[in-house]
Amino acid sequence: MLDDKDRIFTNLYGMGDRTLSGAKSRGQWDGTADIIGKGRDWIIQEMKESGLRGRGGAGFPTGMKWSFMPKETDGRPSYLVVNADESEPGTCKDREIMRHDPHTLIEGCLIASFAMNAHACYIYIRGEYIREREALQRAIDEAYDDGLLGKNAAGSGWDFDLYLAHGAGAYICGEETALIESLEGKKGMPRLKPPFPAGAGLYGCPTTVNNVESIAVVPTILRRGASWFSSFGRENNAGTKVFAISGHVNKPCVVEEAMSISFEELIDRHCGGIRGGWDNLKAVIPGGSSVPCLPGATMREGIMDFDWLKENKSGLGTAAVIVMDQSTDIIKAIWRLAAFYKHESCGQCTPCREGTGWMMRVMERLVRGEAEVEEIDMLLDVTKQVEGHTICALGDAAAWPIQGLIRHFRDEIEDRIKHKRVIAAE
Ligand code: L3W
Ligand code: SF4
Repeated sequence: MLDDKDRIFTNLYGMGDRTLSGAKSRGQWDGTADIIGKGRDWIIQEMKESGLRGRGGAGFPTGMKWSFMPKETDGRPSYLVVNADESEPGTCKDREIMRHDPHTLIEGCLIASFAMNAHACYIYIRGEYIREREALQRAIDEAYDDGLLGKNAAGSGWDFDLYLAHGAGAYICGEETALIESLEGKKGMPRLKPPFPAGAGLYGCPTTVNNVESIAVVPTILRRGASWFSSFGRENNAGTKVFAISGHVNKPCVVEEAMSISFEELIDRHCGGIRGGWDNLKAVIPGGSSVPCLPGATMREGIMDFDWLKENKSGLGTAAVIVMDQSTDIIKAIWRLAAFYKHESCGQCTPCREGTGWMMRVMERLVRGEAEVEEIDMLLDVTKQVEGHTICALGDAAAWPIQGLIRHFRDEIEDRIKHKRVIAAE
């Protein structure tokens, strides 16, 4: 359980002053030049020791990712790119940071860019986030006017420019290499990896792509210390985490909590419990639409972190917790996700382009109970043909929710097919 004094995002609900002076009064931009003065190696070492893992979905260790950036670049510039293309269904945490606490991100961009030898950073923001772009641009303008950005940014001796780029509403542009393509003015289609962006990213230059939350927590970690951050959660699952909880809870919310909080505590403490009580809980998608759902009974014992959810064949993903009560048609819910992934597939690799369509169409018939029981295993087989056989993770993301449905709710699918037969025979 996190005390208010340990919250990094102290204006997550926008109740305080969102301007630069408000941000400063909450401790932001305090001693930024001193942090930078400690040097790149110190910053990267602190980030490694903090245990921060990427907050965008993959959970890759942030300090390690930064250390992949080459020290010598043959004259090529290095770039930081912030992934603000928050489009994962259920996910709305970065939105609150950009709306209400934008200076946490802007200060983080300066410090992280310095650590990676980048004089420029691009924030790529989701097309639909118009108000958020306006809020962020206002905050960037204020920071420039105050000397926190630009030449000798924040008196650090480091020249640094921050640009905001607006996407056009394609989910795939949240994939880091598609995002880079889009920033370069091309169609947002993922590149094959390797090479990873650290070797050849934006305009072929060394680039690190990090999620908004991953960058926004950096200044506080460096001010309060790696050991402070790693004191929350448990080994390999350190820190505080912003959760976005939606669906059938009494009070859906976005909240910063300690990593490894139990699911029950997260829901009872911040969401006023499950609609209709805990016995009414049917299933949970614990980390955004790309991770498999888990039955309510499993989640009642659940720990909200990378390792516990992985051990239980799901994932923390973006920490977007979608709660479904007994009134939910879970087959239809997962069909809706299948339709989403079919729509968002960029189409450049066959298993994803064709597979997402196949999966969606079989799911449609399962919703109506019009498939054969044998088709459940055939559908599972199709998900296995897609998973791991595509250029980017969208193929996996389309396969996993269906695998979760079949793993945990096969009886419900079969019952629907049998029931349909009985009705047809009557
Ligand atoms: C250098 C190596 N860099 C890995 C870097 C890599 C990337 C990061 C993680 O997908 C997941 C996906 C979605 N040398 C490296 C290296 N890196 N090995 O580390 O890489 P990876 O491949 O594990 O994941 P990814 O391709 O970044 C992200 C899942 O997140 N997801 C989706 C979220 C969607 C949003 C959104 O709304 N925009 O966040 C949710 O679960 O399915 O599995 O930077 O370059 N050897
Ligand atoms: Fe495009 Fe899908 Fe292939 Fe990703 S997996 S590159 S979205 S076709």
